[in-house]
Amino acid sequence: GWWADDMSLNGCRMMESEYVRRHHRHELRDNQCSSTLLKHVKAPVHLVWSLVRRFDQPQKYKPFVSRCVVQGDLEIGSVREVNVKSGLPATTSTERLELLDDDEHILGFKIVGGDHRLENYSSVVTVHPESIDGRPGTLVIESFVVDVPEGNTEDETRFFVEALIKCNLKSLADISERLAG
Ligand code: A9S
Repeated sequence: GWWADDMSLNGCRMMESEYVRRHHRHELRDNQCSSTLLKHVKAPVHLVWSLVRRFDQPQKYKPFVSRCVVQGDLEIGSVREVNVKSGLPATTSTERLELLDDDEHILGFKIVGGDHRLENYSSVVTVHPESIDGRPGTLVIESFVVDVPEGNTEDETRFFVEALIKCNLKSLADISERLAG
């Protein structure tokens, strides 16, 4: 009934804010901007996590990535060289694995180089099991912090990065839901 749905809705909203409080708080310096995005995926959490956790193959779901090479394997501190598709204001990004927790389902990386304008970019993705229409689903939460470049406003910078992450999360959902059948 409505009261159960309402409770589950409020219940899941409380869980979302608990997850954000625990895993997605970032210390901001004065010239930085930050945001947190949520995505509900109609696929089980182990399937979504199997895509998110592949620091060595972001192209599994990130539509802008054309190629990725990692030195070493997936230990903390591994560095990947990401090449992105044409048409973007960049061609390469060098990124360092900061956090990979297969129990809590947390991935964190920092951008340490590249020919783009996102300085001191740091992001965390967490995935959480949930029930959508009574079926196994996944809540994906992605947050980032990044410097506001000279000549850009905080809003422009936040909008630019949010648009890219929304594309990544839409692609993650589409691929996961197709794999889930
Ligand atoms: O890859 C991510 O998870 C998130 C972002 C914001 C990546 C952005 C990007 O790879 C481009 C898509 C090339 C855009 C980088 C690092 C810089 C850009 O300008």
